[in-house]
Amino acid sequence: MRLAAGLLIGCVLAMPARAEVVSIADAVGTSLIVEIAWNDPVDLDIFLTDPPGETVYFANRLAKGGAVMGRESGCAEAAQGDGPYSETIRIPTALSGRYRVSVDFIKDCGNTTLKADLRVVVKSADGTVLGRGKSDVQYRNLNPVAWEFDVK
Ligand SMILES: [Ca+2]
Repeated sequence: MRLAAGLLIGCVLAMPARAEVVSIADAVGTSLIVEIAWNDPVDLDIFLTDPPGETVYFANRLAKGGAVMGRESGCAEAAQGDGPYSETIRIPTALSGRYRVSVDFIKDCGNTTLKADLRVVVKSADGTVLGRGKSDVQYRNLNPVAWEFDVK
């Protein structure tokens, strides 16, 4: 029993943090920017799945729904100096429904970091913060549901 309980607790602790879904009201049809930011000098990659289910990321840079890759940061940026580092995806005309942010910790860039904490922010075109949250991702893992928000 003790072993089973220990394993259960270990599994729970190892799971990525998962926040509640954030609602962003009166945003359908508006322009949004989704940003992840982190302080560790490592390479994280942002993924954004739109309400129809298409995922925008470095290898699919423009969704039929309009979302498009923005800024990217990798080991070159990590080597240039202190963070925070960030990646963005722009949504020129937000669709109604749920957007899911996934984050991949693809390269440690020569560092020993095994878990990277990150912040997620959704902003309007004028920079107003409409929603924010935080998550984390383990080295060489994809956190498939780092953060979600509903555009209404
Ligand atoms: Ca990256």
